[in-house]
This record gives sequence, C-alpha cells and structure tokens, in this order.
Amino acid sequence: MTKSADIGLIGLAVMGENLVLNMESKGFTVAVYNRTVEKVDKFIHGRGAGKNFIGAHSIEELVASLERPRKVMLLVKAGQAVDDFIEQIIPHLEPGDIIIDGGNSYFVDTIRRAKYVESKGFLYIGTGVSGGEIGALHGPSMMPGGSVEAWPAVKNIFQSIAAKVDDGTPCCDWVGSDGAGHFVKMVHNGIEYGDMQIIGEAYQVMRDLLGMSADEMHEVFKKWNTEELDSYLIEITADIMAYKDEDGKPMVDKILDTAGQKGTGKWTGTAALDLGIPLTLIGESVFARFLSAQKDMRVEASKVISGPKPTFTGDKVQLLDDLKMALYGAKIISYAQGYNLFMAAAKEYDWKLNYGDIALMWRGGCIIRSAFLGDIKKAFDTNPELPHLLLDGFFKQKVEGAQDGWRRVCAAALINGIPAPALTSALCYLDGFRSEWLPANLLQAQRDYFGAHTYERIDKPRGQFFHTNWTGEGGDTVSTAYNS
Ligand code: 2AM
Repeated sequence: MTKSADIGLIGLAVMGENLVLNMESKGFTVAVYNRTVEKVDKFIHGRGAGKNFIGAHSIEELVASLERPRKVMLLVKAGQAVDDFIEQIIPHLEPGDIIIDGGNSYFVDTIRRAKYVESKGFLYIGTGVSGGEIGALHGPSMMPGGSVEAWPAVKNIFQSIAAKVDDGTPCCDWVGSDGAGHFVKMVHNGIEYGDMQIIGEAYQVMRDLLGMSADEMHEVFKKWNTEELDSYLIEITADIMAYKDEDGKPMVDKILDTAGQKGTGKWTGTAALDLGIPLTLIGESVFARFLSAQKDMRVEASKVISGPKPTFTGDKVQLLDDLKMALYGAKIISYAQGYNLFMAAAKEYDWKLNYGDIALMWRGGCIIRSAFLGDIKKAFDTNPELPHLLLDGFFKQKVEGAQDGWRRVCAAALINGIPAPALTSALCYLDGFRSEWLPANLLQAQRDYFGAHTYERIDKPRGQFFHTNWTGEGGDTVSTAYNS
C-alpha cells in the first residue's frame, strides 16, 4: 500500500460515512472497513469517490494502512459488536495504538473496555458523538474520554471535525478517564429527553387549554427562539408546527401520539437511581414516553374515566408569557439536576470533570445546543467549585424570576386536567431544594416505628442515632443489630 491513513474507521452506516466524509473534508486520509465488506467498495465508488479514502477489505488491511500510533475508530451498533471488533483488532496493534469507540455505548461497558484494552498495552477512547447524521457530516459535538495519553494523538482530528461556537472554539474537549465521555453523552441524551418533554407539555397547554392552531403555535415558538429559550429544539418545533401535509393540514396532527426511545434516557435515570441523585425531570420524561406508548390502554381509559374539561378564561398573552417562564425555569432545574448527577458520578468513578467545558461541548453541533449553555459555562468559570447550579447567582435569580408564571402554568394545567409531569415535578423539586425543612422526620419516625431503623435528633450532634420503643413492645434492639 503506498498511501497511509491518519485514522481508520470501522462501520459504514450513515453516521460512519458522514463522519469520515467530514474528516476527509478537513484534509485527513481515512481508511474504511465494514463487516459487510461490499459496503466498503460501494462507499469508495459512491460517496467517497475521488476523495482521500483507503478501502480495506479486512481488519488486517485496515490496521496495516494506518500511520502510527494507529487510530482505529468503531462506529458500529452498541453492545457485543464493539467487544467483537476489539478482539479482532488487538492482535494487529502495537503499544501506543488507540482503539476509539464513537458509538452510543453504555458508559459501564466503556469503563470495562478501557481497562481491558489498557491491560493489553494499548490505549482506548470512548467518545460521545452527538448531532445525528447532519452533525456527523458538518460538525458534531464530541465528548471523548478514556486513556488520557491518547488525547494528543486524536485531538487535532476530533477538534477539526467538531462543531465550532461563534468564537471558533470547538465543541470537543477531553472529558475524563475510562467511561467519562460516554457518561457525559448519556446525560446529554437524558437532558434531550427532558427538553423535548417540557416543550411537548407547553404544546399541549397551548393546544388544549388555549385552543391554539399549529400556525399560531409556530409563531410563539419562533418568537421564543429569539429569547431566553433560543435553542435547536425550539427552532425545529417552530418548523414542525408550520409544516403541512399534502392536504394542507398540519403534519404534526397526523402523527400517532406514541413515543419511541432507544434507551439512553432510561440509562440516565438508572445512573441517577444508582448514585442517589434526584434527577426528577429526566425521570418524568422517560416515564411520560412509556405512558404515551400505552396508547391502547389510554384510549380505553379515556372512554371511562372523566376529568375536567379544559376551559380558559384568563389573559392568553399572559399565560403564553407564563408558559415561556415555566419552560425556562424547568430547563434550569433539568440542567441543575444533570450537573448534580455529574458531580456524584465524578466522585463515584474518580473522574475530574470540567463542568464548564461540558456546557461548551454542548453549545454547538448537538441536539440540546442552546444559548442557555453559555450561561452554564459562565457559572462554572465564575466558580469552578460551584456545588449546584441553583446556587449560582445568575441561575438563582432567573429561577426566582420565572417561578410566578411557572406556578400559574402548573396550577392551570392541574386544574384543567392537562398532564404536565415534567413542568410540575421540576417546580416541586425547586420547592424541595429551597426547603430548610422537609417532612423526612416523620419518615424516620415511621421507619423507626416499624423497623427500628433509628433516627438522628435536631437537639443532638449528627451521627448519633436513637431508637424509641414506640409501642412498648419493641424493646431496645435496633435494626443494624438485626442486619449484622
Ligand atoms: P453491517 O453493515 O455489516 O451490518 C451500524 O449498524 C453498523 O454496525 C454497520 O456498519 C453494521 O455492519 C455494524 N454492525 C452491526 N451489528 C454488528 C455486529 N454484530 N458485528 C459487526 N458489525 C456490526
């Protein structure tokens, strides 16, 4: 082989093809391989024709065509396929070579694979790639983590192909060790679920309570996209509201109301449960999709269970403004919860996450890109040790300013029987978070009553545990003694 490639890619599905076309357009030579080998020739003679690609017909040929340290990137179906390819690649590598997984892998798998590949003397990167097919082609957001020694070797390629924010900063930087990159990508996807859910709830309030048409909603979303809520998801929602089917009617009204999911929102929720973090907004968004999928049962229930008929008599312009504040407030809660999860994960997995840079990586290229992320970056620039986003001066003030309208929206939704699980639970979280006192004293009393689980007292130092013989029959034995 005469030419050598800067990087090799395995997996010529649409994401893989678009990513290598992006790399090639930035001046890199890319070797490509695919399990179904015919797809290699199809690509080389099709979308890749006349460009700097090397088509490989085996893993051996792919690896042999690469400059050292070799960089082999996988963009294949998450799961077993990644493990299988790692096994096939390893025999052809030399120390210092790098395997990169750019798929949507579960971060726990990436932690395991990074340790495994490192134990064999090679380097491993698990990178989130966000922005869908179009992002892959024109500039995705990339979130790499793994063996830090591998970063200098791939930094130029990754940052060249990544999306850029207005000042030219790439939406790609090193995230942390082993599974940190895929963890950050997973939370990105969870936040995406949340952002979509709250927009959906606002849509239902506009549609069912205010009786607005798709065209009217198009105008509202378009306006919102020029204000605090400026974001890709609000922008595409405005477009969707304007889109007409062949009969001239709004396309959105023709679409069946059951949501699909690939599981990354569920993973985020599971991680939060495992780490003990109240990630309520994303959790509600995952559950809302599950409820939407129970369409047949909902149709039955709608015939037999009655509720209030939505009626609105107030000031529509005011409610629309309130709705914008509800979305803004809930969005702040969602990101605050997501960052709370990052901090817990960093502690658990020993990652040194740069919270401001994460916001910057999401600032362009990806589905959750928004002006708002610039404010998160600023909050962590001001205080890199910020323990919670709601304790930042800017966000504290914004959430205080949003809450009156937000409360009116939640009240209106609840009174009129319009489900708004994410908007309302986010407000409950805010009220819980800003409560010095919560009724957990009663919980502890109940736990101690039925299970001798003990409690701490407000008039004694923390860490001293007490038990009361509530019924006169329990005795003094506490539950830790039973469990030991
Ligand atoms: P294929 O073209 O041979 O199906 C997205 O599905 C990409 O992942 C494709 O490149 C696909 O290869 C690859 N892929 C899916 N499952 C795979 C498996 N079990 N082993 C190897 N490659 C797989």
